[in-house]
Amino acid sequence: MLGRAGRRTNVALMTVLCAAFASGGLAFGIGTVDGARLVAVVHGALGLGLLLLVPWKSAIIRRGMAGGGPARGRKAGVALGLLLLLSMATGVLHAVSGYRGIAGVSALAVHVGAAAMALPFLLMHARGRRQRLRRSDLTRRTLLRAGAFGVGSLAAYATLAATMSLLELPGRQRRPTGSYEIGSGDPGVMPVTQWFTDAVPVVSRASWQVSLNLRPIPYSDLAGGIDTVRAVLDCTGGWYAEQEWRGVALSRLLTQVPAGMRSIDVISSTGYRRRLPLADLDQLLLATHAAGQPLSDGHGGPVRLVAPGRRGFWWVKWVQRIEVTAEPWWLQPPFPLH
Ligand SMILES: Nc1nc2c(c(=O)[nH]1)N[C@H]1C(S)=C(S)[C@@H](COP(=O)(O)O)O[C@H]1N2
Ligand SMILES: [Mo]
Repeated sequence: MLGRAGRRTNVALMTVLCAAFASGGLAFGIGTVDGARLVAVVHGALGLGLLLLVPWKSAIIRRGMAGGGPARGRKAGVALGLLLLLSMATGVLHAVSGYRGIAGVSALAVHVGAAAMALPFLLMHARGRRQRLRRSDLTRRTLLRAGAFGVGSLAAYATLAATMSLLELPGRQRRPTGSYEIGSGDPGVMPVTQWFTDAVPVVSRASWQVSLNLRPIPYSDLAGGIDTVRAVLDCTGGWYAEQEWRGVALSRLLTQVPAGMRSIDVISSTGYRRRLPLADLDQLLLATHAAGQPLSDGHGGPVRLVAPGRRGFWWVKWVQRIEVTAEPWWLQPPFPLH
């Protein structure tokens, strides 16, 4: 039987894990700097807080292994533990040491991937180990403990931040979204990033056209555009770059939007697509150039979407079709699926 202290540790772990997953998902989607700062601190503190709970959990595991604990799902428990340790280690590595890709995979990508893989194991492991909350759990002591955990986690976060500035580690210079600056003003240095499985297509600038509500707009019209915007492309892979983007503001091309329309569906020649709220229209740019240079194939040439304030996965590359529709923008997976 699991003692009262053990049960409390498990409930605490589960609570913190769920909060870490939720805040991590939020951090992945948030583009605006103000929102991101709060979410990043909460997510970082929760992650370090999980590490603080490791000694207590180790004690439970040791007792469980020595007998008494449920044998069912033990393998899932081991897999869960390893994936979570990998996720926490790569999370700290990314937060401290800068954007580094090993064979095209960044520490942050491993952090997110390991966490996503841990989820099913968490469900498997928790099944049959349900920890019932009891009335006697809700004491002043529990509250004090939760408070102490919060303070401890934030202190760990602050200590890490102070250490980074003291040792001048790369982590002190992150954007509030957690990303590192690479290639601002110099698009050639910017990483070429695909969300998941997309590949850079072979295209011809000369014959390229964008179909806007079925109206074809030739590349030359867009490349002759004089609208510019300085905006930050901030990839969830952990890097960002600020460029001066040039092309044609989408609002110039969409002067009349029929009543009842609610979103703008932007579709790549590869099939990758994102649906943006119509309210974004005034911000959007169909860009053909960055820093005065035509966009390279990898960076979305001939034409890509520039969506200031949104994370990189909204900046659809190789834009081929745009449709204004009556569907709400949220009628799509929260993150692209390919
Ligand atoms: N068609 C298409 N557009 C895409 C993607 C993709 O996989 N396919 N990836 C997005 C993501 S996740 C980012 S961060 C940016 C990266 O732009 P870059 O390769 O020019 O740096 O493009 C976005 N646009
Ligand atoms: Mo990205």
